[in-house]
Amino acid sequence: MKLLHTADWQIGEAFGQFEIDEATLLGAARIESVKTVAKLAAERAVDIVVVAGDVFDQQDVQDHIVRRMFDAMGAYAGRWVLIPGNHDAAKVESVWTRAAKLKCIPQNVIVATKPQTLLFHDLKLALLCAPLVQQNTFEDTTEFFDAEESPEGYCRVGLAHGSMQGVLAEDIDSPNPISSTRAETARLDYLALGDWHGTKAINARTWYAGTHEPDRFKDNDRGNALIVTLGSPGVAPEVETVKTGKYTWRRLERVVSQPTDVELLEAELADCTEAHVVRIAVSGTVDISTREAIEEVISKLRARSAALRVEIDLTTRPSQAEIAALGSQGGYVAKVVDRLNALQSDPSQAKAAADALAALAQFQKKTKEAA
Ligand SMILES: [Mn+2]
Repeated sequence: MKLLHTADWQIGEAFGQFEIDEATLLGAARIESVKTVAKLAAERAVDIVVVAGDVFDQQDVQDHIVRRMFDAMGAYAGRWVLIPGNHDAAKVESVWTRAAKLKCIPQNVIVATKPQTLLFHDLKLALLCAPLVQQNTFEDTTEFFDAEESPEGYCRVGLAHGSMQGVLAEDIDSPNPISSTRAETARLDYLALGDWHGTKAINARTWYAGTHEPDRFKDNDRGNALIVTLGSPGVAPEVETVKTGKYTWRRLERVVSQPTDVELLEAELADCTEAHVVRIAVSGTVDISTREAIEEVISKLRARSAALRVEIDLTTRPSQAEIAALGSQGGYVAKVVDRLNALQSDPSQAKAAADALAALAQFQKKTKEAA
């Protein structure tokens, strides 16, 4: 039997840290990649798809987005089982009750909003589902798995959303704890988890699929789905990681001080395309022409990447040649330039003087261009 394991679609995520046009692209990509997941499930002819929670990023996702998400699942006509996570917990009123009222949940999609074991007799599969019914709980929602019975000869697969205890780093999305020995104590052939956005094997039978479409600048492996092949009960599964994400998120932090650093930076960014979401942090002390070169590199990068976040922390110190050029017309300006240049050696005035020289240079450049 083959199943596809995915999680953390976070449909409706707002991406407020980006420009509006960029955020729109990133939001749309989360739904496009659901189509990719559905196509993958169809191509690989899996028997069932399980989605381990946080399907929606928030309870008040707009109706048309809810509809669009279920439509995006259309390429796979087989069975889907979804569980709510912390972002889309199965409260009395939730995005799930709204979807039911909208009648947009397809016939082949099961939303397990209560803790339960689903039996698929044709697959000889017992699917133990541990949805979150509130955003945060300090109880292990998978605890009931241990005592849950299943027919002889059936594979036992768990589906849950939360943080595996003592295994993951501190910056996990939610406090919902899951015992690190659950696969063992509940005699599971496979435990399909959601909440951690990177693809991660906890042990041979316990995996986080990670989000299907990257959504943060973290180095962990994001943007995948897992194809899980189960043999007879008790035999360890075979797990294959398949890329489903549209965008690759890249983060670059560099300190620059001279023109060759900018050339290096440009070379490092050369392979960024519209398939990349980029965050670049540049710091250091540079002269005016180097600063202009950096700004040009970033402007070009913005044009050809899908989305860009920039953090610039540069101090501009005009070079001696730049200072000489500033005062080259003589007169009052030359006197000001001399005075500002002298002030640069006074620690209490140096920054203000350098900023003033840089501003003056920019002003002269603009006036020259306008002339
Ligand atoms: Mn979560």
